[in-house]
Amino acid sequence: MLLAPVIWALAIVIAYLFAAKTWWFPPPITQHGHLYDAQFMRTLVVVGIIFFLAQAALGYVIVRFRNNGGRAGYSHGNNKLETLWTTATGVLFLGLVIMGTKIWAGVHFDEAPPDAIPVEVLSRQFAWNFRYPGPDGKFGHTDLKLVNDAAGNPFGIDPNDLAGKDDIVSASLKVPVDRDIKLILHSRDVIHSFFVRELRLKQDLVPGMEIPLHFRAERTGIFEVPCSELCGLGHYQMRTTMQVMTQSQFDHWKEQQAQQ
Ligand SMILES: [Cu+2]
Repeated sequence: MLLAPVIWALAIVIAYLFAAKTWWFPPPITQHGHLYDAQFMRTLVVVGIIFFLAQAALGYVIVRFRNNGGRAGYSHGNNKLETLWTTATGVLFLGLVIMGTKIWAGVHFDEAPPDAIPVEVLSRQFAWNFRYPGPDGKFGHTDLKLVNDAAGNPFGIDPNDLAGKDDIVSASLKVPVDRDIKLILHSRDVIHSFFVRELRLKQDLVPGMEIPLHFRAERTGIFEVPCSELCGLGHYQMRTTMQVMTQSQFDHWKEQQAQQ
């Protein structure tokens, strides 16, 4: 008999923690983030109601069919009811997936606008590097044989290619606010994962692949970029920051970098 109130109490506490947003994400900083959160809330409300009803019913069944000394009876179940709730679950899940597909595809399938600022992202055990084309707007040629972390050339930029002379390499991501950013994700060794909570984006970086990812931040600030794929012993320290700055701060930063 005690089990039923324990289950009800647990269900109420869990529902409260979600409803009161006790442990919640940091607020989103992109349009995509707002859409994502809205879809997340829709899903949470739907499954939350079902969870709550199911736990209430579970407690009721425990009380109703407890051992009170009688003989146990055999029940074959109810095929009609089972068909009904399986179909309802299927429709619900498919509906949520169809509603969310557009939001997901808006980032992963749709191309970045043509005026988006390109940034090459290189992940390696266990660090991040970011490369910007200099004033010429072109990335220089790279060669694996020229990769030299100790000499500050993690990308292997070819010194003989003029287009690469003004490329900017940074250990943290800097982007201007209210501008489309197109990341081009590379990995040099194993699978890593680019993740910024406030962007509501997570994308694996796969060796041998170039994976584009675009976003547009609408608020300045400094946000953590942890690697979110267990990528080896030093995984825990593979983190950097993304700084969203005003356009003039960004231009100033690029100028400073170009002089070095
Ligand atoms: Cu990693």
